[in-house]
Amino acid sequence: MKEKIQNLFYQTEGKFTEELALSYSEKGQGYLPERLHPDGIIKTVCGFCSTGCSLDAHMRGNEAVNLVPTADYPVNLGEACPKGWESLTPLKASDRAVAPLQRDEKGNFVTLSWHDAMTTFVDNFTRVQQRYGKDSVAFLSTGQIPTEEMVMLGSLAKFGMGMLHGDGNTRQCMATAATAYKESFGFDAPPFTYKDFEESDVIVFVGANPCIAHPIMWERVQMNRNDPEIIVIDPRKTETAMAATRHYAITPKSDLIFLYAIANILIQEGWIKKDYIKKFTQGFDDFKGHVAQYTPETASRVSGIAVEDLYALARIIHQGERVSFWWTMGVNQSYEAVRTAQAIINLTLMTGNIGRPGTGANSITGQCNAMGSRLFSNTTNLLGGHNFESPEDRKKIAEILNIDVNKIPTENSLAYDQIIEAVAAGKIKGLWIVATNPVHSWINQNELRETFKKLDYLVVQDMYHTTETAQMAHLILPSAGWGEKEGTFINSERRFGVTKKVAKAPGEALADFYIFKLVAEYWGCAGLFEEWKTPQDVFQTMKEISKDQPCDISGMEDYSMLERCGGMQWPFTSKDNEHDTERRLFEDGKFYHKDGKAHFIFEEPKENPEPVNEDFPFELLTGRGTSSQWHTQTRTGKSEVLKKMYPKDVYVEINTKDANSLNIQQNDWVYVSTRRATVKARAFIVPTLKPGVLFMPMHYEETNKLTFPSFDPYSRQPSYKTCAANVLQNRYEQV
Ligand SMILES: Nc1nc2c(c(=O)[nH]1)N[C@H]1C(S)=C(S)[C@@H](COP(=O)(O)OP(=O)(O)OC[C@H]3O[C@@H](n4cnc5c(=O)[nH]c(N)nc54)[C@H](O)[C@@H]3O)O[C@H]1N2
Ligand SMILES: Nc1nc2c(c(=O)[nH]1)N[C@H]1C(S)=C(S)[C@@H](COP(=O)(O)OP(=O)(O)OC[C@H]3O[C@@H](n4cnc5c(=O)[nH]c(N)nc54)[C@H](O)[C@@H]3O)O[C@H]1N2
Ligand code: SF4
Ligand SMILES: [Mo]
Repeated sequence: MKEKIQNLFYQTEGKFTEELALSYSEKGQGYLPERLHPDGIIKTVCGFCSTGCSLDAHMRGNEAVNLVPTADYPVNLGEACPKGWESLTPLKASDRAVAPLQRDEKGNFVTLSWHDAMTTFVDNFTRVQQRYGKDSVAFLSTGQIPTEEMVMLGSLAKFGMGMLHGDGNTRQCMATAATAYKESFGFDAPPFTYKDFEESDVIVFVGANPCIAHPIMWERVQMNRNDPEIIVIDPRKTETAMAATRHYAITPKSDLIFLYAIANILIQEGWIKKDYIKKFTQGFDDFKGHVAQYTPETASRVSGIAVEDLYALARIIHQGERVSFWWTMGVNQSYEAVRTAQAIINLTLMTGNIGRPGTGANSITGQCNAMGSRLFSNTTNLLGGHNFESPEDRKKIAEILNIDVNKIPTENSLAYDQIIEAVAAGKIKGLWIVATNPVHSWINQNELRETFKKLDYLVVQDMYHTTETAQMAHLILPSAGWGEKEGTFINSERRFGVTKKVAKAPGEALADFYIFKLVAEYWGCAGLFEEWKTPQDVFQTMKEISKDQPCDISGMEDYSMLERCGGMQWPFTSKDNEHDTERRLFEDGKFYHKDGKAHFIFEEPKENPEPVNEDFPFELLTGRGTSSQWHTQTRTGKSEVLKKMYPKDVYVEINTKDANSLNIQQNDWVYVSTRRATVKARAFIVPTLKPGVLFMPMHYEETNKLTFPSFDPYSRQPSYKTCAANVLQNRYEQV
């Protein structure tokens, strides 16, 4: 076994030498030097957000010494945001996990060898399974590792280790869009291409702040030559709202009624495309009956938007020839999120704004590979957008993987929140967390911490040993990060891009891919994955799996073709043209449901599960703070350059009027409290919020101590943007 580990180090970077680098590149793994550009540049896709920008790594020997945005990549056309430019810095941080770490009896972490780490990993998980049943171990994964690693983890856990339950952090992020698309279109298929930003004459952003969260997509909006009307629907006057032509500062969580009323006006005024509706959709008459009750007056009362402004929006949509709608977390993270996303989809269907340049019901993704996770993580659906519950699908996958069909679960996993509930109930006792930091990012953090204490065995696989989640682990597995390994990411517009190895991982850290290989070896199921020696082998299997699915990628030859074409969008079969670099879905009006039509789906709005009251009179919103901060800050927090671009202390934004009436001064320490917790934060007094609304960025650990755990019933996505809070002057502690 030790020899096998040696071999893995050979394949990766454990004991790295020039000779190894050479043997590595001979195996075609893309390290050095034959695939180097003549001037020493390796092109690689960024590992932060879902925009999927390409960066040129300037190599000196085996190490990238600098990164600049790639000039000729169709996504970013020579631009990058601060995070992209600073991608190399977090790799050099002093808190990188450089060897496996185990917690001893005193609670201290001690280093151990990979052999011992793997032995104890297997011993403990099998012990838990023997004691509490096969389904008492589960995994939580991510939208931030390459697709090939997701395929490997999902297959290993479910087909090799016999787990039934495993979910991704994409549940926190994209589950709503995935569910909405599946129900409306018959497949989880965001239809757009970024060129649509440039081709619209009306662009509507709902609950999205691309100036901060997707700055390079916003650049594409700036390239629009049609002098577009840009409409932002967001309770806050965000950077994006400031740059828009119109801002609808709606009352938080009034979106559904607001959007139904817009549909109602469009119908009443006859501003709909009857031909399109008849030919390509189903369920419109019922939808029409449903929205009739949402009069402009009702919507105005609920959303705080004047009746004439509702009409104005409907008229702009009607007059636009190419209207595109874009939504992100302001929609996805709600207790009625799926129906809200579908209310947007319905608007595009009834006005025929789909399948043409500059149109679409477009959900913008978050993490660099959330789209990979949606299709290939083997969590919510069987590899490649298949169904665990379908015998034909299981047979197809078993045949391709050459495994016994009985190894494939016949039912779906519990969702993320249900896995945590099962931990709380003592049903799940072993948990393997890969590339996500839920002890900071999950809703209602204090409860999660208590719940995790009930685990018999918690393994955390991360680049850093200092994350809030790693600090609770029994075992930490040190992983290589972005830039230290290769594979593909799928960006928001369905584009596969290749991310490369441009640096050597520190110490004994291994690429997640090889950690999974190692686990398979010690678990005794390595035979199942013998064919997958490198990520590129997995990519070849993904092509077979995807065949005849809407996400068919069978025409993408290999990584070098992806590079040559500037990334490639799914679907791509041998019939597609590689020079078509911007492709959108549904141009022929055919959707993926059996009847070939798009479906109108709608429902009565729900009550806010935690409405404001006298004790908690503020609605607390949370989200992204600056373009220099990434989530729980394990990576961006390591860059001195980025640190200069955001506030050091946690802060709460509060409206000027509210601050005045509470006698709060700019930068005061204040207490923010909810029914879950009270935290200290700096007051940022802003005119960009309406009275009664607060905002806190998610990048500081304090924020999720406050959030209220409610979920959309269909997507089970947490409603991070619904929470009743109070804010008080902290009179004792002012600096
Ligand atoms: N710099 C940076 N960029 C990132 C990330 C990051 O951490 N840092 N994370 C990435 C990820 S994973 C994601 S998912 C995306 C998220 O990208 P976005 O969704 O654009 O970002 P958020 O700030 O979470 O939420 C967007 C807006 O929703 C609004 N909102 C809140 N409640 C409501 C409501 O009831 N209705 C409406 N209409 N709007 C509401 C908020 O005011 C906020 O401005 O960003 C990605 N990009
Ligand atoms: N209040 C509030 N909370 C939120 C949100 C909100 O809007 N408001 N947004 C939610 C959303 S949309 C998201 S996507 C989540 C994000 O939540 P998380 O996924 O928890 O956030 P990250 O900080 O990105 O965590 C990624 C972890 O993986 C590690 N890592 C990075 N690369 C690798 C790798 O290659 N391999 C391994 N093994 N580890 C790696 C990092 O060090 C880090 O610890 O937060 C959610 N939480
Ligand atoms: S916009 Fe996103 S993909 Fe582009 S450089 Fe910034 S973080 Fe990376
Ligand atoms: Mo996200």
